[in-house]
Amino acid sequence: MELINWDERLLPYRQAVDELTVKINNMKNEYSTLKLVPPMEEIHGRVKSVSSILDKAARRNIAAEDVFDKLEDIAGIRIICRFVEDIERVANIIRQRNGFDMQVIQEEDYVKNPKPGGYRSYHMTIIYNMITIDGPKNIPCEIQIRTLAMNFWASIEHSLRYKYSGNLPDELQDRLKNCADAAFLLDTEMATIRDDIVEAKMISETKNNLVDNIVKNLHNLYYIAKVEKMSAFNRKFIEIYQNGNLEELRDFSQKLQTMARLYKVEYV
Ligand code: 0O2
Repeated sequence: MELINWDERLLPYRQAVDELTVKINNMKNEYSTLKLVPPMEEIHGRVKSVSSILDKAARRNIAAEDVFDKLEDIAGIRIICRFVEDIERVANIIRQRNGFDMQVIQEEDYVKNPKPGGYRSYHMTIIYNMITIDGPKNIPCEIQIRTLAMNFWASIEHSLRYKYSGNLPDELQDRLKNCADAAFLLDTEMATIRDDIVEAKMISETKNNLVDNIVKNLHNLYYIAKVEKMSAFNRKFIEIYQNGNLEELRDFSQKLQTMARLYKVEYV
């Protein structure tokens, strides 16, 4: 049997993980730049360690030299979301890339159909197309999408499974199952608060935009159009900002906008 050069064989998997991590982070940044709430909260990537590859090969009765053909999660990306409904949004974003830089070859929904132990997560197996110095390479990669609560549970369960070499005592399994249910209840409760969070964020963004608009128009009217009475308007703005409501701020912004339009220094 030939010695496996692990460093060399794992190199394209490292490259795939690095590239995918950057691409998914860029998608997250796109949302933020467009002032939208990104569905992904955290993005992690890892290449399975050699011992983890060999453990899995032994569990699945796969010869060590066949792992690169038979294991599809040597490269792995984990995307953590805040809310359960974001999982499907992220899965859709990945599906949109199908046929471009990747092919989605399998999907497993352990969110709707949790494993008997309580594990919840959405798995997508993809073939990632990339270019190396030796030419194009197609690297399989498992993308796991789950909420913060699901991830918390899975990481605890994973380390306990490791501690007990996969043979968790029945009592511990029952308790972990209860914890998985509690974590899912937390996710469900959080989903109801989501609407409040989004609404609060919209109010604060509207207020920020109005203030930006007012400040720019005040500036343009005073410094460019040289309208002297602007200091009175400025006092009025501070008064409304401190004591008024959003509607008053909106009215004031519209008045100022009309005035700036007349003087042809309107801020758009
Ligand atoms: P590690 O250390 O995370 O790499 P798949 O068909 O591969 O999408 P399937 O059939 O469940 O999914 O395969 P597998 O090989 O059992 O699980 C793939 C990965 O999913 C695991 O990798 C875990 O990361 C995660 N996973 C699956 N089931 C469980 C579970 O019950 N508990 C936890 N904590 N994680 C799970 P590895 O190789 O086990 O580990």
